[in-house]
Amino acid sequence: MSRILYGFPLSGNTHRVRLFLSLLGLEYREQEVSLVTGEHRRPDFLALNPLGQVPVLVEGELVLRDSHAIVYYLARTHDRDAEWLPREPAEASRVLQWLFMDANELHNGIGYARNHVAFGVACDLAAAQARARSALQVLEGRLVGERWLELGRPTLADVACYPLVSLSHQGGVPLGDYPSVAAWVKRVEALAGFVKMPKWPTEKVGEGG
Ligand SMILES: N[C@@H](CCC(=O)N[C@@H](CS)C(=O)NCC(=O)O)C(=O)O
Repeated sequence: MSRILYGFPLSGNTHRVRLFLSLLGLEYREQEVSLVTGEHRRPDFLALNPLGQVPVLVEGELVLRDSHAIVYYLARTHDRDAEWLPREPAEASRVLQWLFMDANELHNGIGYARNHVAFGVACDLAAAQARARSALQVLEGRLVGERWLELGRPTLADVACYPLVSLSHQGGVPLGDYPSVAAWVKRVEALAGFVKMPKWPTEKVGEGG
């Protein structure tokens, strides 16, 4: 079955899906949709995602948008032992709460700050950085004395939060004040199948991800 990831190399949301596909060992082709030249607003891409956002996953006849929905789908369909997302409801929800935190607190904090500093997208930088620090403090509190966010093992919670957290320095919020978070980032990067985000093409903010 054909599997295509439509994404932008430096998009944290795209990287969430790229990383999980790699951790699962699934074959796929990546099709770049340039956010720089506006390919995400062209009719052919809007037919896949009317929101005009990457990533989109096309697997056979199925077209899915939103990185969190996509990794949920991949876990449920391609992770037979439910290692990354347990079937038991309470355990599953413990994992999912971190996906929703990524989509809200991390996106509105680290994501906005990075988009402003690295890509020049207008926002209230101080407010975004304050939201980033609040969210990182929650992660730090969770990870003191813990190796992983939930269930004592790598789960979709870690996959969901890793991309933006690892890019936080690009929004002017480095991880120096969050040593347990910084150690967890290294732990995720040591997982079998881990793949880095493609390198930053300019020297503006240093090495990306
Ligand atoms: N909730 C979505 C957010 C997707 C998103 O914001 N994508 C950004 C790139 S990281 C995008 O396509 N932005 C272009 C735009 O909104 O115009 C997800 O998790 O995939």
